[in-house]
Amino acid sequence: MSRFDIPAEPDTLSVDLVRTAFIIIDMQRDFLEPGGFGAALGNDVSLLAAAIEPCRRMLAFARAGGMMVIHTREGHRPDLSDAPPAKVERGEPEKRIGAAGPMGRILIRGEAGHDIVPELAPQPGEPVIDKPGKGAFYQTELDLMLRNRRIETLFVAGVTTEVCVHTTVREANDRGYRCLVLSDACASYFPEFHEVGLRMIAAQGGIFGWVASTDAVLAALAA
Ligand code: C5J
Repeated sequence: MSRFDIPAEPDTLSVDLVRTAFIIIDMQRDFLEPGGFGAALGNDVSLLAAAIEPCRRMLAFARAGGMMVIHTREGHRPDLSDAPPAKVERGEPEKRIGAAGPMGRILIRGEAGHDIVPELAPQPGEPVIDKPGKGAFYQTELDLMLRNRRIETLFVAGVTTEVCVHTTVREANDRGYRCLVLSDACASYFPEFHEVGLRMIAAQGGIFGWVASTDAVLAALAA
């Protein structure tokens, strides 16, 4: 039996695990680790690190059950040919995309800071989507990969709640996927944005999707 009812906001979500993928958004060293780009900007990265353990628990369950697992990374080619000038030209010059950061060039593929944190390192066979934008569907093969596996529901985790998680959930919702956002497996440098971002997803009868804690999801799946 692969169908489960998950208690969530705004209401119970019925999921078929065979048609469900777990997508982990941008759990990259530069966003999460002390000494990375996020920390260099003055952010409290411990707020993001709190999402690692819930992600790890959901990931362990997904791997054990043979669920599709997808990782994403935000970043660009070293020559910045895939980075819109309007994105690159923001902020102080020494903290822009492509500038030298504490863990290599900021948001550049192949640099140490662009890697996924070791606790959540992809296993062989798990797709890693390198995305040039905030949303995981924009200019990537994600939609094609999900449709080929006949995926209908996405469990979504990662950082940051109001930026790349939200953009991806909105993109997925418009493409017809049901998104269940794992509240404690997402995080933001701004706790109020995290809270409001989650409320926005479940508001108005679940205008973008559903929200539940990792514990609630895992308990429902163990039932
Ligand atoms: C993500 C960002 N991953 N905040 N990026 O949310 O720029």
